[in-house]
Amino acid sequence: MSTYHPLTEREAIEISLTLKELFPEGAELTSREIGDGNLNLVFHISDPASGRSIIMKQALPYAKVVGESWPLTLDRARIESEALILEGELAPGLVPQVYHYDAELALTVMEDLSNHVIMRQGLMQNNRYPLFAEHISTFLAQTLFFTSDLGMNQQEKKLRARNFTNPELCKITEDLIFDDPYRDADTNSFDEAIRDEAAALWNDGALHLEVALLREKFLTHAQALLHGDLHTGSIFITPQSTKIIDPEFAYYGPMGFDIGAVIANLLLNYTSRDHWNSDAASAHDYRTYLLDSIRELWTKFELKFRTLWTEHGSDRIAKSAPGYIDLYLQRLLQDTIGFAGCKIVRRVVGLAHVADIDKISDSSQREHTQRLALSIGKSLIKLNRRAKSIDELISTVQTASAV
Ligand code: SR1
Ligand code: MG
Repeated sequence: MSTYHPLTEREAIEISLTLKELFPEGAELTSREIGDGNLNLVFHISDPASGRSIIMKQALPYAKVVGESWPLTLDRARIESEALILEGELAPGLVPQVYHYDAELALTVMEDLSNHVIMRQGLMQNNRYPLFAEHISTFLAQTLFFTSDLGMNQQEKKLRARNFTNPELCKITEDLIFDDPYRDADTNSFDEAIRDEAAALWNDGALHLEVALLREKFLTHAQALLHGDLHTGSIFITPQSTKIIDPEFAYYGPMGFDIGAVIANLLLNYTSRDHWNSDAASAHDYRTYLLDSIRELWTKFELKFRTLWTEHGSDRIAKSAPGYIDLYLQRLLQDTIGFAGCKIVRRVVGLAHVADIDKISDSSQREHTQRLALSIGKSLIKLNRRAKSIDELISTVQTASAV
């Protein structure tokens, strides 16, 4: 067994050759480090002769996006591999297959999805994904329902929550999403042109109240096993297939945090359409496509969740109490809208932005996009506890865009 150290491309090949049945005997493998995320090394290992390939992901003991000054637990590799295996059981075909996990080296070997694209890039290239809402609503309904007190044994759930206790990764979220954007924090990062917007965030007491309530939910509401970082960079996609990757932030938290993350990232792309589309009419069309996808995502999620509740609900009184399911879903929608707003705000003024907006080269167009994103984010945060339907989210976005 090797002691932990960051692997070289050569070592990644040597480890791959020891893993039985992944490659033919004596294969001449190639290896490339392709990690472009914030935290990990990712090796693409392939055998040109057989056409087989795998991904080897290794956690670094610090946050790559900041450097060695920000230490980070290697246990997140265990959490990620165990979450992927569980998600694969609950939502077959919607996550990569895990071939191997090495605790000492903090690495997971998994299916290569190079025939897919990262959804964020796909959206920036104006692609459309007609099955996305169907797939992601299945993933969300299955993983959230069957890891919650509604859909599994409630004593086993407590033990599972213990296994997925993820304090260091949760702290990243607690700071970067639910605190730093609302004060003049060192970690914040924003264009000088929108300093007035940042200062407005720091001084908006009504907004702070909503963020504090959402933060409280993130800290205390162990509702279901979340993916924990479900942005469009954590989704590999083609028009036919969707694969959710990277659940290293997995922990027991409020369901709306995952649903809100997906919606937020579709909306971040929505704000940037004037840059990615070639003319105003196609930008408008694409924005409509994104809003339709959000409505379809929630509608399908709700339908699937209700069906699971009726057919597989394990909590007697939850199943029989009149009106409980409706109230549950209404509160879940409200959480979803609030968390979506928080996720948007952090990607504009906090640490770690999104390429959809940051890659806009024209500074005045980028500034306009950032202001729009903040307006939508703040409006959703302020809407959250009052919302009764997904249409209110859509109309809030449209109203913010019309100004
Ligand atoms: C220090 S990590 C910054 C961000 O990258 C991850 O994808 C999470 O979203 C985290 O907040
Ligand atoms: Mg990630």
